[in-house]
Amino acid sequence: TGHGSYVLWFTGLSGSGKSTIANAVSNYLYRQGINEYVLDGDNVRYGLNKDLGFSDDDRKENIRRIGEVAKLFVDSGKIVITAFISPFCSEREQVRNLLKEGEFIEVFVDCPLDECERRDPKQLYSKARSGEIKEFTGIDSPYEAPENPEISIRSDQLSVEQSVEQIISYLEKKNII
Ligand code: GGZ
Repeated sequence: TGHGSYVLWFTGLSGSGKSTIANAVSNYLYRQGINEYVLDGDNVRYGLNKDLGFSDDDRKENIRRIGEVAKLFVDSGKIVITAFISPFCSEREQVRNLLKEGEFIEVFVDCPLDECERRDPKQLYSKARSGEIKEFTGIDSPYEAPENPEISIRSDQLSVEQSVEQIISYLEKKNII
């Protein structure tokens, strides 16, 4: 239907706004008649990846499998939107290398840790601080920010609508919607 297929790969801390912005982009594209699909924790971590937890190795395997699934969607002609922390540069690059040039669009949802922690919508940061949750990203598990993302969104400074506009204008500029 007139668009290419590619992955919009969101990465960022818990509470940065990845899922919210990803779903808002999804809604926008849907209203344009573009048949995209969102992969996120709700449809992947409870199914395909329910055997995985949050150790470094499990996160790497989580991202590897999501990358392979995203590739299948792209091969079938879909636009895919993924919203996972995906904390490691090397695994994100591995997914980029699975795909063809231009098919991997990294969207860094850039929100300072202290703002994510202030929002704490699910009280996970406070549980991580108290030690009730171990290996929590940003507290006692690393997050490696992308060095050259195609799109970088200061989600602490922009509204969801402004964030969506930034992503859509990138896609329009590249002539891929
Ligand atoms: C990070 C955790 C953890 C730990 C549970 N560390 O904000 P949320 O709740 O809704 O999203 C987070 C989600 C992260 O899963 P991902 O598959 O995106 O992570 S990764 O890409 O690193 O594999 C959070 C919840 O799961 N959660 N425990 N220890 N986030």
